[in-house]
Amino acid sequence: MLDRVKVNIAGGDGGNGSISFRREKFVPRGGPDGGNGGIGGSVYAVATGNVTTLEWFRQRRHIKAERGQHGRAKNQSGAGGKDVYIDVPVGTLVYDMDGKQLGDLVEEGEVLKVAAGGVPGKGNREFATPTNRIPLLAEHGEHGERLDVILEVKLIADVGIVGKPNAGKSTLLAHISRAKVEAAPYPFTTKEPVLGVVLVGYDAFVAVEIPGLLEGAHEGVGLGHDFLRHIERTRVVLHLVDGMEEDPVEALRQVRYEMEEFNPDLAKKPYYIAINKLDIPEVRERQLEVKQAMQAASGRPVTFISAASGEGVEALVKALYGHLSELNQNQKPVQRTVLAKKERKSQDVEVVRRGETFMVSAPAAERLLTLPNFEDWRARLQLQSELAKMGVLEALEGAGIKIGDTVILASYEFEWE
Ligand SMILES: Nc1nc2c(ncn2[C@@H]2O[C@H](COP(=O)(O)OP(=O)(O)OP(=O)(O)O)[C@@H](O)[C@H]2O)c(=O)[nH]1
Ligand SMILES: [Mg+2]
Repeated sequence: MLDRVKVNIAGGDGGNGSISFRREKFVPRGGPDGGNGGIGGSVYAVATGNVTTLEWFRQRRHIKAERGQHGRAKNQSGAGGKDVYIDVPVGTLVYDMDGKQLGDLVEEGEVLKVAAGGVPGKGNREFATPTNRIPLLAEHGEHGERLDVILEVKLIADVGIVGKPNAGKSTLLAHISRAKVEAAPYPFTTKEPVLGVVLVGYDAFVAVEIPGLLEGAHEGVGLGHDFLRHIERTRVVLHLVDGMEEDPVEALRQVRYEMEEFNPDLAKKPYYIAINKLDIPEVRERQLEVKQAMQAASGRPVTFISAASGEGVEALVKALYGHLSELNQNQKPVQRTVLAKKERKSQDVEVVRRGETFMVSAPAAERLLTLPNFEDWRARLQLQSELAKMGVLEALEGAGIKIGDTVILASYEFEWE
């Protein structure tokens, strides 16, 4: 099962602005009519209850939104690129590669913008001013945001049902909810966590079955202990123990040990113990003995149930529900970030000097584009005036540029004059 994955996400690039002039009779160049580019599509993650894993990403490690179309003559703006919405399980955390959390999708339908589409480039029409009626500049669209992210699922549930394989976890979940589960008389029937909504009167809580745990799970025995991550956000743990276990107390100890090895905080969560398969005569016979031993060992509430017949199950559900209601009254809502948007720094100007050559790095200025014949002195003047507005000239002067030095800006190279 895939519940942690690295994905490369890219917003679509913005479309380029167009450089164009109206065709008018007897006028070599009419007014500027180059349209703007279209905005690039963005990539969003959407929390949905329809999936509980990131299996979908197994074959898709690169996700890219569509680019914006370029602007065209006659003031035609380019169309925006289509956004991409990717479905992730409720409870998905999004991190960047530095481990910074970008978002935490804890509710159905919550949306996180993971990579923004690029800002479109302006067409030359927008560069027209009363003193510059023949604008020879337009802008490239900005690149869409590109980043690697880690998606990690920590399912959101109130009660985590844990136990050794075959304890009857699925049978219980099927009894108390409408979850589609498979229960079978062999271990590891359940291979990924299963969520079920448990109705209690007009209220409800969510339970999750964690695949069976074996001793040594933290060392990779059985299905591995990775699933334990999914208990991190549950509020109560229900230990289900097979009443047919030779030593039920030891069975519980093993599972709790694995939890503690995974994350000591898990062992601090409040927990209930239910001994299952009470319908089997051998289990009923030693009910009292097992109950006393369990209570002595754990100091926690112990109930006996039969997930198969339903005996004792209602009382167990009520006890769990009562516990959750109490927690609800005393607990503040969980803090979470849904949208942590990164700041764009398109205003930054950086000049690096290498002898007589000055390399300018300025996202906004690099986007300026002009006609192929940049030699046109008017175009160069216009470019310089735009660079002045962006603070690039000032930065060059600050860096000590002299007449005759070379300036390199994106694909342009020109002499300082
Ligand atoms: N007699 C009896 N059998 C039960 C009861 N609960 C579960 N079983 C049986 O025990 C076996 C395992 O049940 P599951 O519900 O699949 O157990 P599980 O804990 O989900 O197992 P894994 O998902 O494989 O870890 C099945 O054959 C069930 O029919 C019960 O209360 N009484
Ligand atoms: Mg199961």
